Amino acid sequence: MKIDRDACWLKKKVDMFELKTYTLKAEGPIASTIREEMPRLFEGIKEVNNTGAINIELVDDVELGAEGFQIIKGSQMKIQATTTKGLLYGIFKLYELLQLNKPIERPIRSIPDQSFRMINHWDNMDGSIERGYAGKSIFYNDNLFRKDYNIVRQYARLLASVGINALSINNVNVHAIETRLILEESLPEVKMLNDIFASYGIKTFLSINFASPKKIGGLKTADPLDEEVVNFWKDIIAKLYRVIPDFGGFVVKADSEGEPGPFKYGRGHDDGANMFGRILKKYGGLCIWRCFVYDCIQDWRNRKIDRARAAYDNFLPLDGKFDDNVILQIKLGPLDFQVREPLSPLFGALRKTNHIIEFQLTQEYTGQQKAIYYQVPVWKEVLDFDTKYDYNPSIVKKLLKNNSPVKEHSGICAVGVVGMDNNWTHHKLMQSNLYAYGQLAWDNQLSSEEIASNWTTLTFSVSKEAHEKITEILTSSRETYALYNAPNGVGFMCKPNHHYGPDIDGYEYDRWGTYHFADREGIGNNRTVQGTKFVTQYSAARCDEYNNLKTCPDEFLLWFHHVNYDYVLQNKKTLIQDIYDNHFLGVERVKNYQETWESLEGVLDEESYRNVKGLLQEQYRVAVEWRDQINTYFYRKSGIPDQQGRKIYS
Ligand code: GCV
Repeated sequence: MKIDRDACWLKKKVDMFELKTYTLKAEGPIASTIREEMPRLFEGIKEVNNTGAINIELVDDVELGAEGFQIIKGSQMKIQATTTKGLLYGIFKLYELLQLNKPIERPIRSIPDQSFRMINHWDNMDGSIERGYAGKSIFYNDNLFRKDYNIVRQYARLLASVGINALSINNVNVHAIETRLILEESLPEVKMLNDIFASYGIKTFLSINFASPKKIGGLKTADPLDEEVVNFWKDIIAKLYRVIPDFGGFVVKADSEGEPGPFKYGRGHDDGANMFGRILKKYGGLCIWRCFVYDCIQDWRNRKIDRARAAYDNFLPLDGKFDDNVILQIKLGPLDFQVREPLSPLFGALRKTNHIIEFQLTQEYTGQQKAIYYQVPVWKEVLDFDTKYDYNPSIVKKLLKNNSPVKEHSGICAVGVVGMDNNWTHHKLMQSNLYAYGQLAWDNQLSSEEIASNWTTLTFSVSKEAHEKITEILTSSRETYALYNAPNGVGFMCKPNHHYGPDIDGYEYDRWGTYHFADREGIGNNRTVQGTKFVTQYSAARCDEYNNLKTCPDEFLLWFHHVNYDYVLQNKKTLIQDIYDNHFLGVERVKNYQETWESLEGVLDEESYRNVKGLLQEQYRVAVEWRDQINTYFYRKSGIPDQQGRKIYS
């Protein structure tokens, strides 16, 4: 039996009652999409030529910019924007407002807070997805394009409905076969995908391999200052834009985890990125250059090296040296999407370079689509973070744009989450992250609770009580996960390679630069001014706060300091007791989720109910494993028993 793909938050049609007609005065691919979407979203609606009940129209309103829209409800409803893309966002917003029963008394004007709202796919052409846990790639299979355009269209509409406006379609680790994606042989298929996304207002990008001139061009070098190399790229890019004139550009992971880059030729990352920038400029293309550059063959014996310093050390000296169509892409934390990381110190320090912040929708370190981990609290933590530089505004959500010379070349991107699983994200509740990402990137003021509540209303048809239960699970889930994971910001402690489940010393004597340094006295990284000095990469005010044991927030204590197990935290508990308490509580909370969920039997549709019930069993199993391994590990190291005498295995 063929099961229909889950239409997620666009499942229910709105009954328009009196609003049965609309007029649309616009043409082009996005206008055609609007014509297709109107009857899909609104029950029984038809296009008419003259005056419809809803008038969708292009207007001259400079303040709305290229993506904003307004919805006015008078005797006739109007959706206005300066572009068809703005109109498309407008109809999705109208749909949402009606579904959520929100009144449209006054005109609603909406302009996105962040310019770039991108998704990065880590899909490989063999159909696998690096760090993907929701089935195979929707784009590729068996080293070929999958060519299931129906799924791609459904995906594009989900993205556009929450305002996503850019995406890259292949892994940033570009293997031999994907290196060929930029060649003429692949372009017709890349164009097919590009055009589907473009009809939903989304720009398509490719990740490229920096060493392509050698790998597919027959050259001896990939030196960005070599004339032949430049000519290789000129030729590739010219052919690409001949076939796909509205193509977005390239995403580049260089000198990172084995990927080639400019360092090999004694060149800087500015040389590498600007080479692409200069060639792409003629076509309006962009070069998105990742700052995830660090030494991944580190010696754990050498305590002077600190991987956390790498992005800042490599890129801050280059601030102002990048061309205006180059965008730096920076992970939100200095390491790698741990459950708790302080903000990457590049934000706020970087003042003269376009940049976007990188989130991760796929739950690599946070439960791999088997645990509930609603991410808005994580994202709000960083977007609302005050870097405390002595200029205004020093808050991340504002300075992304303010500190980027070209405002349109700033914003957010997130590693994607969807796969061939019928519900897209494997865990039904984790569809909420995809929805939430778009919503929050558009409107940074939205709260975690509001987004979770809206998603729940759009996704399920349930009573107020059931609705509250679901949103409560979502909004508390990040904290729950943090409770039973690696303590106080120390990070990792997960199984090497695949990153699922606990392995406390898994990375401790490895080359990756992610250590916790636990001994019989204490644990943590000394990143203070007496230690690796990582802390000095922040503004003076933040540096003082983190450097001082008394003011460093408990949740980041072990990120910045090495302390003894009997050290008393700001919450007045000893570190060891806090570790025990949190791990018992974390498991307790997952147990409560199970009970709450089971109370929804018969209230929710069977498929969603079963999906989450089954996955909660697995979340509980792994949470118990985290609790017991962490508690036992620290009990063995410290010899300090739990004050409450709970069961800790020895
Ligand atoms: C795509 C981490 C992940 C890798 C990923 C890398 C990156 O190291 O484990 O799978 O590679 O980040 O962001 O480039």
